[in-house]
Amino acid sequence: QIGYDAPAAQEKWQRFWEENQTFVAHDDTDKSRRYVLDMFPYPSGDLHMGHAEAYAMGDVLARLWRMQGYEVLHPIGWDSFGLPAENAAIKNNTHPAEWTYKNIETQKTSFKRYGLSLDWTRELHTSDPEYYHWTQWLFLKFFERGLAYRKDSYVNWCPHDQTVLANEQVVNGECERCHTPVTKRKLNQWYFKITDYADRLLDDMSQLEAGWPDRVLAMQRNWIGRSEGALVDFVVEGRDEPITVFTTRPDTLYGATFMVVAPDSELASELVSDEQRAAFDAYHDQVKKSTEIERQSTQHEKTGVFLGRYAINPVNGERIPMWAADYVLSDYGTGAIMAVPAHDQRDLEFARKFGLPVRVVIDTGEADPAESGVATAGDGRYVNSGPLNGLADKQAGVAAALATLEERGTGKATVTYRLRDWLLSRQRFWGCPIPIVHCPKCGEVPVPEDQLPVELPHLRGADLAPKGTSPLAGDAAAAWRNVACPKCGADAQRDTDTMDTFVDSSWYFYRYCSPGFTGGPFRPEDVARWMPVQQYVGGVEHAILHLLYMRFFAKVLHDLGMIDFDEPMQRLLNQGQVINQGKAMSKSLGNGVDLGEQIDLFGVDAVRLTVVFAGPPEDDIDWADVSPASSLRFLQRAYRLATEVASPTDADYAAGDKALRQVTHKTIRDITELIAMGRFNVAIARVMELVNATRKTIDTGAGGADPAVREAVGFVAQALSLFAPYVAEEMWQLLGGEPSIASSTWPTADPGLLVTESVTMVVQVQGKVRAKLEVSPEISEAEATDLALADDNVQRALAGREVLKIITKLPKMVSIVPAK
Ligand code: ANZ
Ligand code: ZN
Repeated sequence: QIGYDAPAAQEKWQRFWEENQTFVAHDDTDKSRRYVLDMFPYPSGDLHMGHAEAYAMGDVLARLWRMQGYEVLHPIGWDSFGLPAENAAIKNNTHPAEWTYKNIETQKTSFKRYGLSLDWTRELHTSDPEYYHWTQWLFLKFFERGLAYRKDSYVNWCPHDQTVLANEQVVNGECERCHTPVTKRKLNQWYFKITDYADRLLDDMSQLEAGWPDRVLAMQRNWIGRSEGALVDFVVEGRDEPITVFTTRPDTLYGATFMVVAPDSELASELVSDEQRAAFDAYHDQVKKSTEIERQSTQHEKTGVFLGRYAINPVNGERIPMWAADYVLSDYGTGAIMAVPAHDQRDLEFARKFGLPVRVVIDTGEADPAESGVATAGDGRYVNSGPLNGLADKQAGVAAALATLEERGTGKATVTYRLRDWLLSRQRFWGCPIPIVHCPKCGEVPVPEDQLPVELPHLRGADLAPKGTSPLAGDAAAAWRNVACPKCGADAQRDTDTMDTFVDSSWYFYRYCSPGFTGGPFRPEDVARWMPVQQYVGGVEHAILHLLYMRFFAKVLHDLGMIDFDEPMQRLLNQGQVINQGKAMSKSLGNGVDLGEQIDLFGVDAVRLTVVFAGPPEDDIDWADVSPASSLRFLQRAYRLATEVASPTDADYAAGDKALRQVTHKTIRDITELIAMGRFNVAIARVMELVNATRKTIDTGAGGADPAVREAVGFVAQALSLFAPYVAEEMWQLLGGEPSIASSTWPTADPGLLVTESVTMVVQVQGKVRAKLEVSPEISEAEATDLALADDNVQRALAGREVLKIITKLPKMVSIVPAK
């Protein structure tokens, strides 16, 4: 152990911090403010290694900023609605609330033991009526603005969890949570109109470029998938209405030799001719069984079926066949395309497989795609393209094509997005009820504000097992469900779905600014005081779910006039994962590392130091490569220094060993900068160097009585407090500092001690010393010779003679050899 009773010290300091409200954020100070936010945990049972890393990172900043004199808000709460609670309750025959709040108690004890500098007075639970009151209130604001609506559609359905999933929750065709392959179901569901905000979500990323990881921005950009192109109408033989396709290349229209429709679109089954119906139905069945991934894979062999119909190419009047093929998706663009095999690889593969014509309309000088099998996508000269012939670049071609289409009224420019509206209803119990009453006369009626929250009924002992409809639609909830219409008083029913938990987590960080506020989700002036958040910390797995949704919410809150910024998180840190032996920790691999056990073995400080020291915060930590034991040994060495400090508390540092003072101040400067840059592991390496330098001074100089030693050890303790708070408090106490070290003042480096010493450089002419110059130890070859030659004595010794050769031994000597 470190040199004192570590478990007792941990308890002592926890009590001290709590009693003295060391980490409570004050609303009423005139200090500058900083908000450090960790993604709030799901109460899954206990703290694990992943938490240990993420929360250690955020704490480094919170603790530094506090010592730097900021009023720091570093809150915590619980994302406590959700499926795992419900599944556990079904399995253990308890109520989801019991499981949830019991887990929270366990986890909370672990968080406190872990020594995080959190403000527990602002703790919240998304499953408390006190909180979800305002989730419902926000839902109604969205509803009022037409941003929450219901529609029938084919939705992602998880057969295991028996609930729908948002597109964002389908990963590689599987349910994000349970990995069951996702199927489609037609249901009437609630959506948030996030697509209305697609452009703002894209444009405002410019505000995030400096503070967010590039890869997260790239993932969001890609997910939103803005695509500029055109809608083009094709007349179909034997149908009154034309069919509209979305294309990014209207300039290739003369090369469109067939059309393709998504087999699972309503259009396809409507278009198919009687002769082709059987073939089509068989094909459609086959497609329904395949996953989205298989469909979009470029490896996937092209398949399809002729619809027995023809359309007319609007620019040249050509009759072109219509096909159904699964590479065309029903929910992108219009679900129908014009195929230009010469210039689109997927179309080319399809054309070659089914013997459809390939016509080049842009001559790029490359081989004929019909023969090479490679579609040409680059610029070139337009050919076979009527009025476009002779044009030589894509921009001109697209502009000309659009002008023609618009003039004839058969097409227009448009923008399409990959982003879909956010499907938010879930057929599960443990979530926030949707505050809508369905009235046979009035339709969807919002629950009046003064009747919020719509509390979840207890349903103790009711069967929560998934049946495809919400437990709130079952018999046990009849009394809860059947209400009078708030508008007309007729017999009506509450909506029985609950909200996606990502709704809960889209606004929790505003609530931290106004804990317990009963007049709204938050007080706008509280949010104005603390937000935007300077630093958000959490896993990259949220790159397109939570991090996109919470940005969307911010924009709506902005439009509601509730906040005056539209990006709530200035900086984002995605910590890596903790793995073991190169693999993610898992029960089945048996390579899990238990956090509690590690803490029992090495203490909180050593574990925290280890996770931060393991590498850059973004990198994964392989537990097989790190050594909490050596972290512990280092902490022992640091602690021992504090026991050896022998100068008085008011010692005059200026009288101390200058060399050590220089190391200390250089370290102060470097660590301050390194932390600001997020290079926490390098900062720790610098603390280690300072510990070594201090040890050396004690052992070889004036010992512990040297005031420079007190100064150095004081800073070691402060720097360590960012990573290893308990040992730092103990050291600070030994040094006679006011507890807590967390409230101490972070030092600034003395510029006078940052100047590097000079060394004496001897200048010889023909072997004779002619000058002695004071120079920087890092002097360069060019600087040294220039300085030497500029010296008066040297010039005198040279007496106008030509210099034949200059030999340097930097920084000590320059030797000049002149002509005889
Ligand atoms: C003709 C064309 C010619 C196309 C050419 C491309 C190159 P992005 O950029 O992703 O928006 N497309 C349109 N709707 C589709 C759907 N539902 N399923 C599959 N593919 C679809 O892609 C737009 C292009 O993808 C569109 O432009 C269309 O093919 C195809 F030389 O039209 B293009
Ligand atoms: Zn009514």
